[in-house]
Amino acid sequence: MHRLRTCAARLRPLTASQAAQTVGQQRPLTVAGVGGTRTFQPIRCYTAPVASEPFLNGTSSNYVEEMYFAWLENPKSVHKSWDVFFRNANAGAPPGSAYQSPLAMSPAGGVAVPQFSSMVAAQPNVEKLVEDHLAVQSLIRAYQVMGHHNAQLDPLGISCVNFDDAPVNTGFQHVDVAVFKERLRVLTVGGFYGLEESDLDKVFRLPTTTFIGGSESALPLKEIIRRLEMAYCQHIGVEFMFINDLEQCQWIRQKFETPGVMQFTLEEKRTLLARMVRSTRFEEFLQRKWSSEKRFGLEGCESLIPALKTIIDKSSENGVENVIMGMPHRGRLNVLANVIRKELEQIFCQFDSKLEAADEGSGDVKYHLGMYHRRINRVTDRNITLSLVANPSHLEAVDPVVQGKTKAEQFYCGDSDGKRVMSILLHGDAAFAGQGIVYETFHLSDLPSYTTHGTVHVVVNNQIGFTTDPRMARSSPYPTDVARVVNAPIFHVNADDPEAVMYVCNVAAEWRATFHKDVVVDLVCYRRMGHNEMDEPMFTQPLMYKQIKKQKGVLLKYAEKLIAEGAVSRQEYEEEIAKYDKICEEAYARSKDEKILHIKHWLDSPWPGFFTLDGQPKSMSCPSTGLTEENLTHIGGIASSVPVEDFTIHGGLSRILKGRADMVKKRTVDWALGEYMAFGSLLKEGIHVRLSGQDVERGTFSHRHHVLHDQNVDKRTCIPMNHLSPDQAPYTVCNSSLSEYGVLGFELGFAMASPNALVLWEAQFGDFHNTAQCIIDQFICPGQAKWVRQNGIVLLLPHGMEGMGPEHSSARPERFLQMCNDDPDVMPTITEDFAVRQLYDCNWIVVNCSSPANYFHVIRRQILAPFRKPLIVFTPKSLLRHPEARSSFDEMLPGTHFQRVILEDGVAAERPEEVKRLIFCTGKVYYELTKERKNRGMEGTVAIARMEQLSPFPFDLVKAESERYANADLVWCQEEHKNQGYYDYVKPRIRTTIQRAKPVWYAGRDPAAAPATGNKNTHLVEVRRFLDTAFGLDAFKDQQ
Ligand SMILES: Cc1ncc(C[n+]2csc(CCOP(=O)(O)OP(=O)(O)O)c2C)c(N)n1
Ligand SMILES: [Mg+2]
Repeated sequence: MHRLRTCAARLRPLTASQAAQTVGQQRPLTVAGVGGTRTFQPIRCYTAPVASEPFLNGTSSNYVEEMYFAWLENPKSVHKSWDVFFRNANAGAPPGSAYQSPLAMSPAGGVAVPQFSSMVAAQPNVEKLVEDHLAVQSLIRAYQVMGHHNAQLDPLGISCVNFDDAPVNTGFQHVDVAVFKERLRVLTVGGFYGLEESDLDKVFRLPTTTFIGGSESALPLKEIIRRLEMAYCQHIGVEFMFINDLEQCQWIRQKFETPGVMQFTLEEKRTLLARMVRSTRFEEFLQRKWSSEKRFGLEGCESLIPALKTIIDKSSENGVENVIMGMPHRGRLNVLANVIRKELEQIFCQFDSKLEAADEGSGDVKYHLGMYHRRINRVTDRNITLSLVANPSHLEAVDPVVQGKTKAEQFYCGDSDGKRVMSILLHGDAAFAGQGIVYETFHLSDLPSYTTHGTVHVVVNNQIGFTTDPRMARSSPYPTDVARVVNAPIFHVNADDPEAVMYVCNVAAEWRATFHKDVVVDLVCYRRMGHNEMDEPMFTQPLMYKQIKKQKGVLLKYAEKLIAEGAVSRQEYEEEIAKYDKICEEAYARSKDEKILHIKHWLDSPWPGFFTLDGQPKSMSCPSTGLTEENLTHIGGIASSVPVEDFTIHGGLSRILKGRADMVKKRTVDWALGEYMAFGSLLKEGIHVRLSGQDVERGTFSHRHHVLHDQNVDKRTCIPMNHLSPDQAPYTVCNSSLSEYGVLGFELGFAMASPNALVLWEAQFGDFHNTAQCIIDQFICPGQAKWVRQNGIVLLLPHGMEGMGPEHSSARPERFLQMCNDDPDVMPTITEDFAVRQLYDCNWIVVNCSSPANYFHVIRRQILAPFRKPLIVFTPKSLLRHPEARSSFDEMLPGTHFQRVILEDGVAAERPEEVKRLIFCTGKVYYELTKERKNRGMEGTVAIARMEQLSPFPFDLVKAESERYANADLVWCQEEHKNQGYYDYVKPRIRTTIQRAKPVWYAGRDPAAAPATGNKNTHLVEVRRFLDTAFGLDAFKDQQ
């Protein structure tokens, strides 16, 4: 655990290995700094011995510095004598002892273990000079690396870092000689640097890795320390030296070290004060009016509002037109009111318990709802669209969703480098550290098909999570350490200093605009109330809250500062407050007129033009999803070819493509070709298709091959689907990181942005979807009901009992079916448009297709339907290559549709009255059933109907099929265990359909805890057993 114990230890010189970790690997030749262009020499190989160099005239510290860095990067690149010298100096050798003559070194090239006593104190004055320069460099570096540990970040002064020690009183508001003398005393007493108090007035040359000099290249030590204290140990703690890119480190150093860099104009200060007034008075207003309502107020972190506004202003100045935000509960209403600028009356009326809901659906609590607003940014005078994505209680779950939506918005406006669209994510300290989805989302940040080109993260670090202290909530010093995995700089800032907050937010926005990488602003603040306004924090944090009670509000502190400076008068300040209070009061009066709550007003992603003006689908019918023969042949041709020249594919793949060409000739498709036809046709119709998931490019089962790899040229690939026609929409197929939660969330967000795209996420095996359960439970299943927004995402979940063991068998259909909103006990009225209306009313569609043609149709229906619903598809594994699981072009021609139930069409259907049993089933088991029926010669006695769409339940077709076989008993057959699969879902619905006239018998595996056995023999015995039951006409006699 990385806990630094004392003030001095926090600035301990780095060891060579530590320093080497933090030093940039490459050193750019030039970096434009404030004091002019700084030039670096390329790394040389310094092999001249230390004593023979002519530099030792006391003025060439740059040379020593070069040497030192060369040594840090590679100790072997310098002469041995330098190596020993730097080792000794770094090991704390006393002045005059670090240098060791080459003679004293061990023979045969080995470097002797430092023996300080035997060292020759050659040229002691020069040596002392070199050592002092090195010490100063180390000191500067120590401030850069660890200064943030000494910064005064905690407004409560009870230290947010060193929480297992007594509170540390560090950080210096006013750096005077006494202060840095004390710091130096602490440092020197520790013997870390070899600097003495008498060195304070000595002038030292500054290395090229600092900007504290401004236009000066040398400064007295005293001044160096003062400037370092100013840069790194005030209200801003900059954590960045782990970034392995020197240009980026230099950029940050320049932003924080350049003297006088944190200056604000009068205008800026006044705007900042006005924003603080809004932020503070908004919460106070809510507290006055609804003192007993939960609102998760922002008290203690009011500077969040100016922080966000600064990021947005700066980004707008840099060309950003669209900002997509995600945030948790804390301060959300304030952000809606004062950042997104939602009408206050719309917010206030949410507190009215008598307000009736106008829209369908269950709705959501006010601090979860989303928002979309396009307006003029007053600071930059440019148009800006702000959206806040609706989210569930599940903290951080919205992160990947926001990223996906941002990526989509960038994609649709051709913003390939994120200059016009960006995301901002807000986090709580406990959730940011605790929730794994944060890490998954960070790991998407630099992947080509997932990057949003930099996200600004803002952490409301109130040093508590509900009732839990940081020391119980995380094992890292800061809640933000997770961001280090992607080399994101982290700017910790004391949120009680609004100007410091504004400064780091400006830098964060500039960082994103410059490097297009993630950045974190850690607003170290406190929570004035309990977790919510009803909560008593003194039960669990008595001392913290005693301190909080003493704490003067940040607005008051800042106002007093500005009044003392003369930036505003007290009267102006009071007028500003009165002005905003009046705005609130007037909005409150208007809010009383609102009688009806429109959740639609809280939509985060409107789809202009897709619905009628009052939000209804433009029709209640779905056209045929078939394609012309010509189209099928054309897409089939592309699927079987390599559409670029001089491209060598693998021999095995050539055979696969040839197989496809043969199928096209025979007018048939297998699963992969059916999918090709569906995607290809939509692309030709201008619909963007995006398929994402682990190994989707080839396909887990090596059936898809949407990306071809040249066998002779590294990284040369070809996506034939993008060679369909010149005016087609682009096809994106992307292997994802090994994440389900993050990637599914991302794709859901992508699908949210537009109804005119087919977005699919495929699980490696269906089993793995449950690590993304939160996205399924909280967003996909109830999304429309909670937030009136539709989403047409498709989940492809490979499923099937094939003896592969418990973890590669089941996509858990029972779970999806359990969450369907159709009523098992009510027979719906069957109208002409029943099939479409049923789709419109459902929360999601669950299908298990048994034929490639039906898969083709259901995928196309996703887009041709006049509304959007999530689609869950249990996809096959063995059927991918099953010779019978093929479809003819005839099943895909114009006029054909998705078949919700594929009725029996064999011998049994010809003489239905002779049929003794009607088996309903779904998916792959159909092929096992027909084979068994044939083997038993029971084609005339047993009819088999395939339920391809499980939900919404095809009541009409099941009814017709059951009535057709009036003399047959009814069996539901599944290969899954009885407590799993479909049985619990279909049984009551079939019973309702037939008015409970007959039982629905069960043929399938017995109930079990695990989805499948790991034993092949047991697997086969189980199959045999349920097939015997399915075809044993006496099997259910005992149960009657
Ligand atoms: C995934 C998840 N687990 C648990 C909770 C319950 N919960 C709500 S707020 C909260 C504390 C959050 O602390 P922090 O992230 O620091 O935010 P703060 O409330 O302090 O702003 C918890 C545990 C939740 N909402 N989501
Ligand atoms: Mg917190």
